[in-house]
Amino acid sequence: MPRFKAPHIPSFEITPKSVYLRRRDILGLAAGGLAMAAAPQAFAAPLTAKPTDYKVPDELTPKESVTTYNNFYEFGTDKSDPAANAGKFKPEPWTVKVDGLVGKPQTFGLEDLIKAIPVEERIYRMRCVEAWSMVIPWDGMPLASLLSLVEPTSAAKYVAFESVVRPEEMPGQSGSFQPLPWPYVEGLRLDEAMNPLTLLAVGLYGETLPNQNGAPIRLVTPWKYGFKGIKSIVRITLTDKQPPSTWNIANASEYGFYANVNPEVDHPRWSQASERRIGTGGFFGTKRVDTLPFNGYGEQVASLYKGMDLRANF
Ligand SMILES: Nc1nc2c(c(=O)[nH]1)N[C@H]1C(S)=C(S)[C@@H](COP(=O)(O)O)O[C@H]1N2
Ligand SMILES: [Mo]
Repeated sequence: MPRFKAPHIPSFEITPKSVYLRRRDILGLAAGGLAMAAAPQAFAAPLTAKPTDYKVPDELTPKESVTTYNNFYEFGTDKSDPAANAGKFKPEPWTVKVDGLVGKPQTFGLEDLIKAIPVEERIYRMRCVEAWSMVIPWDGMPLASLLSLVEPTSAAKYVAFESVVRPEEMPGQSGSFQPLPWPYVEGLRLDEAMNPLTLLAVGLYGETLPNQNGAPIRLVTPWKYGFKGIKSIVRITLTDKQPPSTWNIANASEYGFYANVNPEVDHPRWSQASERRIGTGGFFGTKRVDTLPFNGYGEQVASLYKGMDLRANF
């Protein structure tokens, strides 16, 4: 049973027609086997911005690449490890605890969350700090919608996120070599968290999120490096202090808190001026494209950083 229904934004508004037709094929195939219980829901208006903000003209990364070339160190450090090792992971049932500086702390069952907030499709670029990138059709809900349900207090300035810890299901948490400290943690400033682009994804390509992509719910901040997109979230805490973030803990000189995509600020060990667009030019192709400031989302987010030195706050 899929955890969400069809995207609420009409796909034809935000997706090239060929892709839309292909998506219909995918959904049709799935429906043939599963006998969809629910009738298609009426399309609702997008929650926070025009549908045109939610697509990019770039070619989609094939689903095969999106689901087999991953970073999810809980399942191992090679790109192929998450797809190979995440089969044991059980993303159902699932709860997300939302607490801290909020008026109405709450633990949401994932099913209830999906009922409370319409799931939308968002086609976003994703730029890993390692200088590869993809274009992914996510299905998810604006983080702002979830936060409004718990009513952050005026003291709340940041949002902290925490991934699940399950050594019995996650070989990267149980082996003799522990690549990172667990749990994986991340954070955003509250205004970044409230930005309409910030998404909690529960699916991709119109289907329930695969385990290797962060099932059943993960963060997507398309103007930031991929490591901000924390997977398999179990807790979201509103705070008045800048939260710790895993890659910053692991290596503060190479990975900052903000991690905004910036072609002008190189990683100490490689250039960030361009990126390998995975899945273009054949299977795992490596077409190189220029990296854009804020990954091309400057119009929506640059104002968040007005007056800040983006070299110091990398
Ligand atoms: N919990 C957790 N979240 C994580 C990671 C991880 O290792 N553990 N890797 C991050 C990195 S570096 C990237 S680039 C993206 C990759 O997401 P994808 O595999 O869905 O493309 O997930 C991010 N979220
Ligand atoms: Mo990454």
